[in-house]
Amino acid sequence: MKITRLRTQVVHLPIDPPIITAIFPTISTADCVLVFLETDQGLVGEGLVFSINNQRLTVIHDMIRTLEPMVLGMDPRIGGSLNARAWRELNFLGYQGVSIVGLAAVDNALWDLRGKAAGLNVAHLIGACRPAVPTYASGGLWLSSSIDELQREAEGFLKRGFKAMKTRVGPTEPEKMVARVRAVREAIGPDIGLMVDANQQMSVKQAIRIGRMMEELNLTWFEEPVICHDHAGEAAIRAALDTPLASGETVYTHRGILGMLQAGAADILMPDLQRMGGPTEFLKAGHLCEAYNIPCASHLFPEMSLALLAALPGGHYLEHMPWFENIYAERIELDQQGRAIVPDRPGWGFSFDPAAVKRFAA
Ligand code: SMN
Ligand code: MG
Repeated sequence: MKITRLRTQVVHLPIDPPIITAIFPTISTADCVLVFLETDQGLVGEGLVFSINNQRLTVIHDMIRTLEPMVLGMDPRIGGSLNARAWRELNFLGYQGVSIVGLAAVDNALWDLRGKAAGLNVAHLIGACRPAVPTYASGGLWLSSSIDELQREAEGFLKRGFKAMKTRVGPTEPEKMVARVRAVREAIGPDIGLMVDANQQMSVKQAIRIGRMMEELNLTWFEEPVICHDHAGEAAIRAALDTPLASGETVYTHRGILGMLQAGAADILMPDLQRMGGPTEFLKAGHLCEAYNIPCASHLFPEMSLALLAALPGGHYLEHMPWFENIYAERIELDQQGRAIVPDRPGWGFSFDPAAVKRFAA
């Protein structure tokens, strides 16, 4: 089997109503470049990367287009050669930002193709450790919600079968911030997992103070309290709190994850498939986490990250973010314990719905 073409399609997925986080004043669209790797046997590998609010998506798209020669003529069984070659070719631009996002788009589609060629879900292709992965609802409980709305949204997640959920905190007085988190805890009771994400907007001192105020709320984790490159600051917060500190969504490639592990920056790492540079790098990051005995969660891209977390011995929570689900023909399903079920379908097990692609196309 040979790859004959790398086809791209831009789609704009509305996020309605728009949301507010501490770092982004508003998020109203998730804009994706879909990648289709076509082959001489009719199989097609699918993957995507995205940007919020359509920011610089054209740059990402152009980057991906420059990578087509790397996969043309490639036998997907030799797909591992993409990374080796990319490491040399991307040296000039560097191993962060748009070069790695471009690589991720191609590698995401390549792994889908390898799974489809083998007739196996990517999780089973690697050798899954579990049939389902704990997940938490992340598409809600935003800064834009009032306390009443927070509680109603939280109850809605419980009704849908989630056993964990994440809320955001943002620029307001510490007491008000903590009151919002407490309201969610009261709505869901003591046995449901609750995460809090500060999106990098606190100082180390603020994070320790607010973290201490939240200790009694028994959080599953406190996420990205400070700016993403301050690993020493993260380590200081981690040491000061009993609540586990989670971070890692903003670093690039397994090298970024390695730096965080070496710095002792977090109790839980949550690599982002797009910033890792695709599944090949994501799995390396996951194995490094295992070596350091640190659980590996995921950031965004649930339809693809599910298979990878299922196959990592130290795989932790899958972030269930619904932003991309309207482009797919299938939905993630939860089991009785609120875990995301690994589908039996080959590749990622989630394929782009042609009618939806047409509807959301540029
Ligand atoms: C997040 C990431 C990207 C956009 C909005 C919010 C958040 C998360 O940090 O962890 O989901
Ligand atoms: Mg986050």
